[in-house]
Amino acid sequence: MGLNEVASAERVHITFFGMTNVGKSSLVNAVTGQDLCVVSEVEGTTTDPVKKAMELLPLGPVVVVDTPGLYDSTSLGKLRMEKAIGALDYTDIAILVVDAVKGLQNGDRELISQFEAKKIPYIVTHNKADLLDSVPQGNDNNIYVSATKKIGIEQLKELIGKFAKPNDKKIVGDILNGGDIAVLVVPIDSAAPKGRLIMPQQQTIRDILDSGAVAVVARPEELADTLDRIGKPKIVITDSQAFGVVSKIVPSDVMLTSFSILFARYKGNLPTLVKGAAVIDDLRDGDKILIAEGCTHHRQCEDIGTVKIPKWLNAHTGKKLVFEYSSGTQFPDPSDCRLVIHCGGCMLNEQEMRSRVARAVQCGVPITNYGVAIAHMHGILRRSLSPFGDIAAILDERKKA
Ligand SMILES: Nc1nc2c(ncn2[C@@H]2O[C@H](COP(=O)(O)OP(=O)(O)OP(=O)(O)O)[C@@H](O)[C@H]2O)c(=O)[nH]1
Ligand SMILES: [Mg+2]
Repeated sequence: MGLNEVASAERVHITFFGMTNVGKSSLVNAVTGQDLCVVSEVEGTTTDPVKKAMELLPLGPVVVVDTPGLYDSTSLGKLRMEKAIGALDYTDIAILVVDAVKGLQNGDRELISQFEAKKIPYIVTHNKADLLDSVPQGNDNNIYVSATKKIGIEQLKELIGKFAKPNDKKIVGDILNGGDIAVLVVPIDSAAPKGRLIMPQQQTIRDILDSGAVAVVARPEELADTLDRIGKPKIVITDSQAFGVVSKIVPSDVMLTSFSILFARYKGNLPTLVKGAAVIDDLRDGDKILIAEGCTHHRQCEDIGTVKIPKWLNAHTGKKLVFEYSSGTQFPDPSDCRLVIHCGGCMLNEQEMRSRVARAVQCGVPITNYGVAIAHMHGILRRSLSPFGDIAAILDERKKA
C-alpha cells in the first residue's frame, strides 16, 4: 500500500443493494463516474460483490460496493440474498436501489428490515425515474434518480455525504492542544521495513498534525539528546519493544504511552486488554499461552511474538509456560489457554479485532495485546495509561478483584 492511500479498514463502505435489473451497477457507474461494473438488460448480471476504493466528493475516501441483485423467492435468490447479507457486515451506508416504475418489492422490504436490525443507515433510491411521467420530489431518505439520463446523481452523492458519520475518533489528538509537542520513538533496526514507517506510525503522525500539534520522531538512541534540546514534550509515544529503555529516559512528569496502547484505545478494546494483562502475574507452570498475530508477512511482529514476548514472559514469571502461535486470518479456539496475547492488529479492521477479543472473552479466557503485556511486565502500565484517566481506573478495580 502506498503512503498516500487510506487503509481500506478506515474507509466508509457504501453498498448498493436491490432486486436484479433495477440498475445498481449503472448507478454505481454514474455515482463513481467510472465504468466499473458490467451493466446489461439480462437479470443477474452481477454475481459477486464488486468493491472499488475511491475518493468520492464530498465524502473523501470510500469503498463503493456493487452487489448481486435479488430475485424473489427462488433458491438462487436465497443464495444471492446470503451474499448480499454478507456484504452488510462491512457496510456503513446502504443504498437500496428500487425500480421507480415497479416500486418496493418484498425483497426490498426484507433488506430494509435487515438494515434496521443492523442499524445501518440507508437511502431508498428510485432509479429509472426517466421512465416516469414526472420526477417526484424525494425526502431525507428517498430520492428519485436516473442512472442512464444522469438525473439526481449529484443530489444522491450529497445525501450519501449527509448520512456518513464523520469518523471523528482520534488516535491521540484528543489529548493534544495546538502547539503541543509529541515525541514518537521508532526503533530502526533490522526488523523495521525498508525505506518507510509502518501504518500505525504514519497514522499517529497524521493525527498529531490534524490536531495542530507538532510531531518529533526519533530513534531510541537519539531520544535523550532530543529531549534535552526540545525541552519537555506533552507526550512520548514509543514502540512497545523500546518501553524498557524509553521509560528510563522520559522524565516522570511527561506522559508516556505506546502505539499499541493508542491503537487498542482507538479500536475500543483497551479496557478488556488491560484487565487481561493482570493474569500474567498469576501464571503457573504448564499454562498455555496463545500468541496471535494479525499478519503473516511483517518480520517485526514475528520476531516480537515468537522470540521477545516468550522470553520476557519466562523471565517475568519464572514459570515453564507452553506457547502456541497463530497468524494471519486464522485465530484458533483459545478455550484451553490461560491467556491470549494478540499483536496490535494493525492489519485487521476494527470489526475483526473486536470479534477476536469477543471470542476469547466468550470462552472465559483473558486476552491482552503485545503493548499492554510489555508495559505490564516493565511495571509501567499505570504510567502508560495515565493519559487516559478513565482507563487507568481499571487498574485499581483489577487490584481489588
Ligand atoms: N431507462 C433506464 N434504464 C436504466 C437506468 N439504469 C439502468 N437501466 C437499464 O437497466 C438494465 C439493468 O441495469 P444494471 O445496471 O445492469 O442493473 P443491476 O441492478 O446491476 O442488475 P443485476 O446486476 O442483474 O442485478 C440495463 O439495461 C440498464 O441500461 C435508468 O436510469 N433508466
Ligand atoms: Mg449489476
